[in-house]
Amino acid sequence: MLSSVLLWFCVLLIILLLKSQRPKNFPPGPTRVPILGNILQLSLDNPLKDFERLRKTYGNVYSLYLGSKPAVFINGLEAMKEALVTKAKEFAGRPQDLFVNDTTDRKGVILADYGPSWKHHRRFALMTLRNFGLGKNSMEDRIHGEIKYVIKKLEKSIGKTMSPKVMFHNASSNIICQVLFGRRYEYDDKFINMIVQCFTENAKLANGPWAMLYDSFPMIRSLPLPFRRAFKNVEICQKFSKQLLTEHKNTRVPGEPRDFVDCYLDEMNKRGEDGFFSEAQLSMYVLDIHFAGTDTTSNTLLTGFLYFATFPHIQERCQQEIDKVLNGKDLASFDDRHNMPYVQAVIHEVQRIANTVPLSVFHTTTQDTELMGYTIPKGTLIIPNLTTLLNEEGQWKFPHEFNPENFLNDQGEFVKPEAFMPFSAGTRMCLGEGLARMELFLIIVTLLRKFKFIWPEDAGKPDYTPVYGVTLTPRPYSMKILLRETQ
Ligand code: HEM
Ligand SMILES: *[C@@H]1O[C@H](CO)[C@@H](O)[C@H](O)[C@H]1NC(C)=O
Ligand SMILES: *[C@@H]1O[C@H](CO)[C@@H](O)[C@H](O)[C@H]1NC(C)=O
Ligand SMILES: CC(=O)N[C@H]1CO[C@H](CO)[C@@H](O)[C@@H]1O
Repeated sequence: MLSSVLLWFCVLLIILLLKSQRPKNFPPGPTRVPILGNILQLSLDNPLKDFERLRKTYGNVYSLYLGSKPAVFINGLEAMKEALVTKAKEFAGRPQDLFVNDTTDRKGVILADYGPSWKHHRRFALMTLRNFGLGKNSMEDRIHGEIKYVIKKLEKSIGKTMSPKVMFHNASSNIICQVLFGRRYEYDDKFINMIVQCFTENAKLANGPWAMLYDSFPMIRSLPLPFRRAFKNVEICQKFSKQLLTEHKNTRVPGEPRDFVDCYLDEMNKRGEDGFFSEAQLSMYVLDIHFAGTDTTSNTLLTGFLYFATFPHIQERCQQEIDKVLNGKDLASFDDRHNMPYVQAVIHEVQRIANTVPLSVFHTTTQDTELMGYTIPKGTLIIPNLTTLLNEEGQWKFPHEFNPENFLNDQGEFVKPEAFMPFSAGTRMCLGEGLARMELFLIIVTLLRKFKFIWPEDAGKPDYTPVYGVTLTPRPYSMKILLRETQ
């Protein structure tokens, strides 16, 4: 008798343990297991299907336990706007206890937590990245300077097919280098290849199971496991950026900045010792910006040209508009976009379908707050699913197909629906948006004006499904390059 009561007691205890409670009024989600949370309920090779199922079951705001830490997933325009725009400040934090926290040394801006250092650095970048914020060479000139090399590369491929991946990657990287360091790097430069390799590897590590294990189990952090590689990579990058800073300090003329680094050094002099601006910050900051601006822009371009090559009538209609508006002008300028509603619509549609940063960068709450009626405590991990806006039914004329009409009204004018948030929104919104949009416009317009891009006959049906990662990448493809006659 006693033993059977004891047995029942034990069973009850186990059930209670298994049914670990979420905080009161927390967004709903599946029952979790102690320590592992909901990890075992996700299929590791294709969790995407699981997330869709969870959204159907629990709604646009639901929670999952990644290990012992809760994460709140935000889907759809309504919830996203409430979090990122209406309650921008409350949702403007960045997770500080993740793997990345340790690899970034808590410097820079992308992963810096909400606070004065982040605010000062963000404001500085927004000022400096304006068209003439970097001294006498305009941003447009820097971009056109790099486009020349892309044209040279394409001219060598006229009549042939080529894979544009590395070319766009190099170009995006070089434009950021022009902005940061006032110079570009030869396409096979060791320095830039090293940085790119380190960051790509770290992005992969940060996104993979090792980072999750690192976060969940403090006792394994000092073991020689694959995540140690990330720390090594950061060290390598830091060494290079410190070298560049030294070069700049030796050659600069205060008050006459050549680039972002010079501007920062000027700002440092102006501020004196206020504790926010320092060389250690700068050396991480430039790596941050290089990383944030390279893969994003190049993957968007890659997606664009995949669609230009496979939707020839859209490519031709762009070319007609470009020819008409530029009509004999030497170079396109960013202001020309106001006269090119169709090209604008196409570029935005490319960004919508490219869905380059599908889960934005993770946020955290900076204080106890509410979202869609649920209570979310301070410091909760927030995962904004931007994909759910970019293909949300009811927000787009054609949510599931590539169609520039999504950005055109009945009069053929360019319009931007509210759900267009590839750069996220609110306080943490991409601070390179202006630069990115200028790059996309000038590169696409200049290349479409000069060349014709063709899907090779022997390439089979195009596969538009992207490769998943921190940024989405189109599957490798080749396109045929022809010179246009009418210009
Ligand atoms: C098509 C290109 C780009 C896309 C789609 C993109 C998208 C994004 C997204 C979704 C975020 C996260 C925002 C959030 O946390 O809510 C972000 C942040 C950021 N982006 Fe971009 N980005 C692009 C290009 C660039 C470029 C060219 C730069 C370089 C200046 C840049 C610099 C940054 C920085 C520094 C942040 C962190 C901002 C912060 O934490 O305050 N991005 N970007
Ligand atoms: C984000 O939304 C897309 C589209 O609905 C879905 O396929 C994906 O699984 C979602 N990802 C996460 C992490 O919620
Ligand atoms: C992350 O950074 C914060 C300081 O900003 C620190 O308090 C925290 O301990 C760090 N987390 C880890 C896991 O190192
Ligand atoms: C930074 C970068 O992507 N560099 C590449 C530029 O192009 C050469 C080949 O032309 C590649 O080998 C580099 O990796």
